[in-house]
Amino acid sequence: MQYSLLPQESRNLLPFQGEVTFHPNFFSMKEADGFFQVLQDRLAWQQEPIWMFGKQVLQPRLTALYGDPKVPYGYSGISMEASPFTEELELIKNRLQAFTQQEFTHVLCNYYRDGQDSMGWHRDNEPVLGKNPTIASLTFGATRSFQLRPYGKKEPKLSLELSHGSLLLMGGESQHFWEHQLPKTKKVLAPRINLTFRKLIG
Ligand SMILES: O=C(O)CCC(=O)C(=O)O
Repeated sequence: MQYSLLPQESRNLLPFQGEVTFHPNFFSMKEADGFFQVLQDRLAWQQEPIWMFGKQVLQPRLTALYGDPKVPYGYSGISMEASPFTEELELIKNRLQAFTQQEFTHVLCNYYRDGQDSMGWHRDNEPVLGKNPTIASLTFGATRSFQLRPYGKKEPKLSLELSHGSLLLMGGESQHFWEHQLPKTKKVLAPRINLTFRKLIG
């Protein structure tokens, strides 16, 4: 059964097999400014090594994981331990849950120091996310391009400008049939914080 992400008027941006909706002003500019500062200052940012083509390399960004510490989460050969939600993350989670009518247990936080930090093509399809996960992705700080393409194809099909205070929702079958990336760019010199809320099945 095709799951429908939102009952509201939001338009599905994917042409087939999955759902992606974009909500540019999910937070007001004032709220987004405040969250950027507090998240930058208070989250436990670290640069973790990952395995790529049999070699250990540092990820081109900083990360932190929050949520239920009893449920382990990992990707690309690393296992991350979650810290309990901070007050700000709990507040943001509650806003998202009220909007989407869905439950989230964890948030993977990404800090892109500038346009040289990035995330390569991938799907959020670890078994612990369940069959058709909803990923709620928030942006604070610099605007960055986010690309989607059908899994296994070479060319990006869709490119979105993820702006300060915006929410991107990916759901339905999107993590089976689509992959996404945040490419490097020389044009962006400022940092960006991305929070991706997920429900892990412990
Ligand atoms: O920073 C972004 O918008 C992308 C994050 C992402 O793809 C992920 O955490 O899986």
